[in-house]
Amino acid sequence: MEKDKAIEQSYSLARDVYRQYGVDTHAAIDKLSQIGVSLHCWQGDDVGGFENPDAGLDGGLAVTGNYPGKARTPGELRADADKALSLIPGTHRFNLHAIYAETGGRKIERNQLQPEHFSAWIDWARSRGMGLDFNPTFFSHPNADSGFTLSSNDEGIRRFWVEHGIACRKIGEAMGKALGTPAVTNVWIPDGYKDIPIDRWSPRQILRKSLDEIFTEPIDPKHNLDAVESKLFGIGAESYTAGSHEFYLGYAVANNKLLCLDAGHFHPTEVISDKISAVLGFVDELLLHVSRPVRWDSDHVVILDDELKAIAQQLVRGDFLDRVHIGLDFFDASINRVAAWVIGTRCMIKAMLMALLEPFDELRQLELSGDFTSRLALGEEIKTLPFGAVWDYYCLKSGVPVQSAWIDIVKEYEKGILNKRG
Ligand code: RNT
Ligand code: ZN
Repeated sequence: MEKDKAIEQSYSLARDVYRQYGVDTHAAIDKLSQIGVSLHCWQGDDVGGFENPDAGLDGGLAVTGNYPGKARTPGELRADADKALSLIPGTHRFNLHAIYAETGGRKIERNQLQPEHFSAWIDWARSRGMGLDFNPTFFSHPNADSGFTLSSNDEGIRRFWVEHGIACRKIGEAMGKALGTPAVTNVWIPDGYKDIPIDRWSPRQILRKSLDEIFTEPIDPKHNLDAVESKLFGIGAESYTAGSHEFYLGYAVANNKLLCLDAGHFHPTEVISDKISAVLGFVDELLLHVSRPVRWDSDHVVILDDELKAIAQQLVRGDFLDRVHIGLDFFDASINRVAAWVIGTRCMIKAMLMALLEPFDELRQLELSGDFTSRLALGEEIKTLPFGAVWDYYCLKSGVPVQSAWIDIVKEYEKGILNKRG
């Protein structure tokens, strides 16, 4: 209680400081509480899924580490996600992949998946007031062994994956209908070549045709939104990726789809924070895969670094919150997986709060008037305003642990639950 009082007092002082800059901390918190971040299921089990426990991860993806306690069943994964969510302020979303279907032990091919195979996930999300998002899984499957799925020149393989894409949109639609908030169903494929291709054109033409087939049937955007995710390269597909940035940017613009920007899918000095305002002039909505590439698309846990802050600033400064869906995409198996979710999501929310606490109008006026000296000076001074006091207060009011108090809770969970898993 003493501690709570101290947090309230610090907040009240911080509020006065921000007020001097024309920033209303209450309004910022209010806005923040309405921002949902989509937590990706795959941090919980190293992108394993439940289709085939022996299937290795491929598609040019790699998870490193062997931390004990990985979720082995949907029940364990939901319990772990519940634990993480209880340590994160606000109401968020959960992002599933097709390989997380629950088929009651029966083998259901991916092109045969139905909404009923996700009914337990839907019930779980509903009981927590959460929306779901979805992804077809175009990897870790024998039909992806050639390295090509939707852009395959084998008609049988291509057709299989088109059918999978169609099935997944219907699942997304069912999720959206059931939960009253559209599912963003995101298409990412691994297709590409390890070595230099002769023909860069044909796979892209095939991919385009496959996407057209997947998206033929209109679905009410109230229930499902289609997104397409580009990539620069994958492990084992270093020389050519059919679904490159230019390809999907063009596709999304021409076909009114959401573009998904993954922070790790560009050249190392490119940043998605600069792309948001560029592409939103041409697509209605975006999906973000907030990730942290370290030298390559390594999918490290998101931290409160400059790029994360810059992404959040762009969303707030541009007033894009209604047009951008924030999803997380990282997978680290070298640390406690529940903690990974909590760290990454809390950082994403912190970055949003920082952006909401910016004296944006004042900074903008300085820029417009050409006073770049003051723009730089003010920009640097506001970096040390008492942000932490506002964040602590938000956690307190949201009923989640303040500061580092959540770490012990995760450690307890590790001792009592995770370490007892085989
Ligand atoms: C892969 C893409 C994709 C995946 C998930 C598992 O590089 O980022 O989003 O991470 O679909
Ligand atoms: Zn991604």
